[in-house]
Amino acid sequence: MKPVYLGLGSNVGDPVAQIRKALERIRGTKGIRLLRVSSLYRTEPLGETDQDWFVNAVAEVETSLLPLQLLDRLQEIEERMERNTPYRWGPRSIDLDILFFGNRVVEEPELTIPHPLVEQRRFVLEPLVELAPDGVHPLHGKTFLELLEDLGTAQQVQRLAEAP
Ligand code: A4P
Ligand code: MG
Repeated sequence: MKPVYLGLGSNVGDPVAQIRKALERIRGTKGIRLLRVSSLYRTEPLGETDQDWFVNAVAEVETSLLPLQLLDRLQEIEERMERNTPYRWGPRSIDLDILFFGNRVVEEPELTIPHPLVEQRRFVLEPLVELAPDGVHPLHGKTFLELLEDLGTAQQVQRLAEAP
């Protein structure tokens, strides 16, 4: 079974605690086995830059679920966690993305795999390379390490000492 990679991000409240809680919920989800988690990274916001820095991480999982079922479970976790924060209108307390699902390519209205922005995001590639430098992007054929080297270091990403 080829590994599935999930991206985790948070910039609200206590982002490290939010990421830990999401990992616990992923671990507790039937049909998903959490294999490994990267370090936590403090990352400069991309896109909407006028917001707090994020904490990001990548998890390697195995799953018996189909891609859309996995998306559904991750969205349930996101929703349950949103309900527990007072910031419903603000930035997301937790964002869970499916980055890769083995070699699968999925193009559904609600799901694109590989995640289309992976190669533009150092906050994804840095933790991904920590776990799987030799992993290969199924569309470009480049390794995750090559994608990170191509992107460069313009976006600031700092590895945190804390374990996930
Ligand atoms: N969707 C499609 N493909 C996928 C996929 N592979 N994984 C759809 C997960 N979802 C996928 O996502 C909107 C819809 O995308 C979902 O309903 C699903 O059907 P969302 O997470 O609800 O919305 P969002 O996060 O507000 O928007 P978007 O475009 O997904 O934003 P991103 O790409 O998640 O980026 N800067 C730093 N440093 N760190 C961050 O983590 N995150 C963002 C948000 C911006 N800047 C950041 C970070
Ligand atoms: Mg998202």
